[in-house]
Amino acid sequence: MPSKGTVVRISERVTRCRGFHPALRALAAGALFSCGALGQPAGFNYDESKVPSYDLPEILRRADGRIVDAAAEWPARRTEILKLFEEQVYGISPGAPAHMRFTVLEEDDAALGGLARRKQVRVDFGPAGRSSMEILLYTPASAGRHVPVFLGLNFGGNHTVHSDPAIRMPTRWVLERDGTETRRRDADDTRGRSASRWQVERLLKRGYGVATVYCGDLDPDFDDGFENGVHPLAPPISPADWGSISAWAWGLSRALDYLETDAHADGSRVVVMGHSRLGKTALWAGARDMRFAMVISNNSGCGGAALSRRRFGETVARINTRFPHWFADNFSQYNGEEDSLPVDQHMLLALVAPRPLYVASAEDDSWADPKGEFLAAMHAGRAYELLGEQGLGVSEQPPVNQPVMRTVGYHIRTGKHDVTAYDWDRFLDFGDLHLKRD
Ligand code: GTR
Repeated sequence: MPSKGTVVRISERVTRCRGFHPALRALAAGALFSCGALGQPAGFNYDESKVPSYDLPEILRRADGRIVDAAAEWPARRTEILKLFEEQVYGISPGAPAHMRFTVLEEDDAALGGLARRKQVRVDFGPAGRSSMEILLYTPASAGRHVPVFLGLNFGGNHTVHSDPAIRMPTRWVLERDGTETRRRDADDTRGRSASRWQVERLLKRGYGVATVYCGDLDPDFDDGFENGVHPLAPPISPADWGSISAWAWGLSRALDYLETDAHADGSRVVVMGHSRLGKTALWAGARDMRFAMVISNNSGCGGAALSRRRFGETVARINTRFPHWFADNFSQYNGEEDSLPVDQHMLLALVAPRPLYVASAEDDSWADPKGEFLAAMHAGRAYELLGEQGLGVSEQPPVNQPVMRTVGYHIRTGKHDVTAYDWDRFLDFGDLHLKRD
């Protein structure tokens, strides 16, 4: 196990993957560094004609075989689906800790040149210093009342989302660009590194707040036997029963617990949003916690919005091999056995119903299977329609840069795996459609 101050290299992590033949581990490590024709990891399917035929599990068919045909029957079916995802995919997670505390560490009513109120809040999950996360919250300084807030985890520390020098540095493991995990507290050169993925001013000017938490505060993103994150907080639950995605999603719910108490945020209008692995996390958080008013997945791919059965781009076997800590151990039973899964990802999206759901893809992000992301969003419409809401309302994937927005929304934009100003403009449009009160 890595100890404080050590550096862990991705290649070592790959070779430490549990339960796989060394040849498969070597293949996974190789796939990480070699690129296919599309600039995506080689050795996987990127050819639509090679997608196998598959039957998706029916969202509305209950375990006893009956088809749900009335909205009143949905909660029971929803519970069944949620349980399957807990048991077979992401794992279970505990409730809020009994002695959670919020401490405002820093506050400024005229941040970002007067545009924003900034607040930095520590959430202690147990005895002070043992386990905590820090929330960075910006709300528009001009707004005199509760505003809707976009909440998302970040990959590299709160200080990476904006160059604002007052943002506190993370104190835990940080994933470096070269694939190492280190403890860094002095990384001034990384301030604002991911600013283009957050577009803070853009959100504020449109009347929204933005809140973020560093995912490594909850669980560092490497296979450490779950010793460095929040997993030990829930002794009755074995760490293997809730992987990193569940722990990160749990943290999003704890951030929402805080936002419900904040004077400037509207806890009833919190949008949970995430990109890539943190998009998978946003979906799982939004599926579990009905308090999130809207859910947004950006390029979340395998284990996120993309249908597993298509085996296009990243596969279940690959994700479990490369990232053995993300999911519940049970999920690896489906490596190469996607058709045996009792769920597919359209059912995860259906768990968001009837709340607004937006799925965003990128044209050059074949690894995340944009078409599979679209199809899952489309099929999730079954649950929305049952509940009297509109699904996507289209049966063909829309052309690039032509979003569709009903209660379910979708776009595929030009460009690569990323979060861009275009994506944010659409998320804000979708927010205006569903959350604006005046
Ligand atoms: C990739 C992984 C994807 C996606 C991505 C990310 O290596 O295969 O599932 O989550 O990382 O999070 O950037």
